[in-house]
Amino acid sequence: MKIKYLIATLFILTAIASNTYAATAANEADMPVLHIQASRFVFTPSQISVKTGQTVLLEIEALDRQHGFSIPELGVRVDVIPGQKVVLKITPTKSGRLVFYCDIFCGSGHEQMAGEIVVES
Ligand SMILES: [Cu+2]
Repeated sequence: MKIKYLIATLFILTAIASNTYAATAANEADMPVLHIQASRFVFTPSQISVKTGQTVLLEIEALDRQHGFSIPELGVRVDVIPGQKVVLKITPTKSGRLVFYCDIFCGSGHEQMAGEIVVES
């Protein structure tokens, strides 16, 4: 008798866990994905717009060599390696402009490799 309850409990817990997982996955699927390409010495696009409080996924890819992608005001950065798309999830909470830039030296012109995120209220 006890084993039946145990199995039933496990079954219910598994169902709850997989529902939670499905909800999380669906959430991510609903998030806007913004694609950014990095190449010497530009990000394309160099300006993107998001809404305050909205979570977006930045999908960044390098076309030529390794670059970095850094948004100092949000405290996030990633290495961007050719052939490996990297996804950065951000949720800007204040309206304004956030600068992003390459933080891995990629040649002469590296210093200009930057862009901005316009956070609209
Ligand atoms: Cu660079």
